[in-house]
Amino acid sequence: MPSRVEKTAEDIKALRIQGARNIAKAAVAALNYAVEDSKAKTVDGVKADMIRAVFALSAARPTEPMLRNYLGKSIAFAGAEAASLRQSDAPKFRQLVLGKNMRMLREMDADIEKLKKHGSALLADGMTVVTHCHSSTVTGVIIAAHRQGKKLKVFACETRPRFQGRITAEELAKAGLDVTLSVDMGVDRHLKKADIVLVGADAITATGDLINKVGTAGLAHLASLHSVSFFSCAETYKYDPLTKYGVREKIEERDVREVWEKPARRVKISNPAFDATAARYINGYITEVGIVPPSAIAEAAMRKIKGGNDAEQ
Ligand code: RUB
Repeated sequence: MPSRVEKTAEDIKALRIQGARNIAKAAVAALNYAVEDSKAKTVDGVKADMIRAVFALSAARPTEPMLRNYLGKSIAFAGAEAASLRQSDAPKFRQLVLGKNMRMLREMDADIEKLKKHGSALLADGMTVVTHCHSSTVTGVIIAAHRQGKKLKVFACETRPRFQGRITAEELAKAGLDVTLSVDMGVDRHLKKADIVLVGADAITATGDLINKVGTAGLAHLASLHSVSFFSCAETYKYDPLTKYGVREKIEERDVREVWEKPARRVKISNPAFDATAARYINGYITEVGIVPPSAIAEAAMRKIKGGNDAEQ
């Protein structure tokens, strides 16, 4: 039987757990499974099991800095605590790490509430919103505005090949919103009547570029042609600090059978999970620290990621 960590990694890979926030939350919870299920009797042994879990979880989806930032923070904490403990202090070490990871999960919940406040303030009564894929952050913002009594119209792109747009449409309809599912390439006509585009984020680079579900870049280009504002709803933890040093965000290539189960002979298939939208097409990032222009996102994110303000106090 697969371990609880392997099961989580499998669920992330197969998109049973989908979207950067849900992935990061599941990965932090799985790191606690690794600590709880570890048979090691020493501090270093438990830490080694944690590191193995971090590798397995990070490999599940390569374009997920939020997952990497949080798991990295947990490992750094574990390393610092281990340095001041005896090897026989494994039970205490376990408790410390479990507590740290629980605080990180609470931080994610607190951040999303702050983000929803900033995002919903941007949405005015009567607006038409276009979105793409399923971002729990975007749906959270839209539902928050709806609950404030604002009447919104939403167009959700279906998002081939895995149709995450259906999750968005169903979630918004259940919350009482006026929502229409649009075929991906049909979005141009809806943009003509739209006021704003809201998408999520898997990764944000040092230059303020956005990596999100494939199709986002095309949507941004069309929004620009129609002079429709384009925002990404993203916690600062989506920032990838390595991009500051020239490391390019890896774009996950998924199994071609998602596109065509039994393709005709000699047909090549391309199935990237994400694409990159240049900063110049983005009006701003809606984050937990406010609405931040792409040019300032790296600094805001590093302040948060390095700051250790994960409700530790
Ligand atoms: C999901 C996707 C979402 C971001 C943000 O892609 O691109 O826009 O992950 O989601 P996939 P959230 O379905 O391949 O995971 O706002 O929930 O973090």
